[in-house]
Amino acid sequence: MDWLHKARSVFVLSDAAIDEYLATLFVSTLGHGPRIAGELIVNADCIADPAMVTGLKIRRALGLDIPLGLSAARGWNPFPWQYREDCIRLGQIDMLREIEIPSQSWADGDAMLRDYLQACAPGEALILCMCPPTPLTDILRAQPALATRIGGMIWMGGALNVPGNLDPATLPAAVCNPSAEWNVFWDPSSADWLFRHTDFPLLLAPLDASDPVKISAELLRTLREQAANGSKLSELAAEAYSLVADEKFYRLWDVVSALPLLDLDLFHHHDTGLEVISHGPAQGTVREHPGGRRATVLSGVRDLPQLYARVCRQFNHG
Ligand SMILES: [Ca+2]
Repeated sequence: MDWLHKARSVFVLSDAAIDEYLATLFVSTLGHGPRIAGELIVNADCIADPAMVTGLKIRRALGLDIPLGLSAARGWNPFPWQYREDCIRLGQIDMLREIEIPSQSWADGDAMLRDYLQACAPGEALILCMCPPTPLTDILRAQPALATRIGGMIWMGGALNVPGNLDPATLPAAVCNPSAEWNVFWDPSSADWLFRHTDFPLLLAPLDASDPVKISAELLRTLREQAANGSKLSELAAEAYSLVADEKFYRLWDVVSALPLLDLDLFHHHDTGLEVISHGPAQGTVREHPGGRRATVLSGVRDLPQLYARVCRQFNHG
């Protein structure tokens, strides 16, 4: 797993759920970690325009200079609208409400990702994907040689030995299978292509790793204390997580996927083969398969209090 710690830069793929904005900010606090070369937003678990506005507001509020673009990637199974509006609510928290972002044409996120891969030497690029991988697979399908630039990829996706996260309250029963995870289900054929046609190191952060990492009362209390002591990042994190703290299914899925950049040993992990079910009633499922795509999988949290402590320490910035 040398590649996790050798990378000098990382490109972030996000679909602008609340925890994803925070995961990007978490990566920005890793002093000796990779510099964020850019971030693109996919119009998946969000609504594209307000998602971009909220991303730019956060950059303005915290004085961050991280390039942000919008991907044109299209999916197959759309996210429920009630999830997608979280990016609007986030843009209206106290810290962000007054910030004006002028109407504009958004930077081309797909071109940013392609340019990043082209500018990297072989094995130099690091991808942190907290959403469906479609923007990346669209580029690699068109220019397969660019895969050689990728030294490793972390992907928040799948549910191996725990239930998936399609909620029957938000989907027709006929499509709502119990083992799919949304970042796979949105575009199962993209995930399948990634597994069949690439062989760079892959670290999968499935629901198995994030299920225990809830928005706990203790997490919110610590963030609020840090905010009261002057940390703007903690203030933003506390306000943002408070918006979804009552949603029983909400987890720090994306901060969990970013945490290995700080310390992989916060997790139990093992190497295995993986496959994607891309068609039929179980589509969107990732499962272990001995002959499948090689990956390292985060299978659980070793020490939950320690994990929360490390997250809070990183958020105790600026
Ligand atoms: Ca996501």
